[in-house]
Amino acid sequence: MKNLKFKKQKKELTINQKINRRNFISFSAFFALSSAAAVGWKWLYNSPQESTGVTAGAHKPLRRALNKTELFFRNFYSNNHLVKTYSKDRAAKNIRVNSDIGIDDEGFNVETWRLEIKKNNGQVVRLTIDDIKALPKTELIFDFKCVEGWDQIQHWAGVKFIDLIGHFKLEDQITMPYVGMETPNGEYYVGLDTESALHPQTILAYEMNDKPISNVHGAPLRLIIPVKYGIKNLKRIGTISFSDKRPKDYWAERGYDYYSGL
Ligand SMILES: Nc1nc2c(c(=O)[nH]1)N[C@H]1C(S)=C(S)[C@@H](COP(=O)(O)O)O[C@H]1N2
Ligand SMILES: [Mo]
Repeated sequence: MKNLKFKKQKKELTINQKINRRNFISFSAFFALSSAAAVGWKWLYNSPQESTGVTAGAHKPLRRALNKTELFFRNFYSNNHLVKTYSKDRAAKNIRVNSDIGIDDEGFNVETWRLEIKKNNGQVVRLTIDDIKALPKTELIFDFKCVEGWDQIQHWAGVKFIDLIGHFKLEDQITMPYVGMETPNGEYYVGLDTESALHPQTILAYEMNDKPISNVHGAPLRLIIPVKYGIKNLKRIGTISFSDKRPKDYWAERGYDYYSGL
């Protein structure tokens, strides 16, 4: 009996000790983790900014992480993956207008506009809107997403970029990993990975809601690339070029993600 009581006491003591030990461990862990987080934050905060080039505005470690994420998504999503499409009656009657950089010049003349495809050997393929309309037409009704936080189901039609490449025998150009597109006045420009440009739902659009594209939406020809955010959907394409290096990109220069994929 005496012996048992003694044993019980000893046991209780052990439980208390255990509680103390656990408290100690959790507090130490909490302290260690918070210090690590604080040191990590300080490191990131004091880390050098990337040098301003194609992209800008991010601390170098963050940009490295962004580029890694880009690689992951590029490997993960292939061109077999299609963006969700909708029936025509779901499409907005009034297409939202976002911004007009590079398409606000008074003197612009749709009649004299030409699409210039700059080949890497220096040759330029110049096309009228009728040359482009003569190619097979593809319609697309999808949910357009702007990084500023709005989206809208819209109805566009035009030629698939990959069809244009095939028709004008530009296969040798798309061996290069990047495609650059600019407005005729060069004020807005986007850089795209060639793979996304060749996605079967990427179109050079000349119609919205079955009518020619209006000026504010990028007449006479704009890019519709549903695997990317709105910022990459260049309105009023003037030139297209191909490159080994990332072409300049208006919003990437201002800190947005270069890839901007969905
Ligand atoms: N030339 C040009 N293209 C542009 C832009 C622009 O300012 N200028 N804005 C982009 C952004 S941020 C979005 S969301 C879409 C908006 O297209 P919308 O005005 O037809 O809705 O166009 C993109 N293409
Ligand atoms: Mo946008």
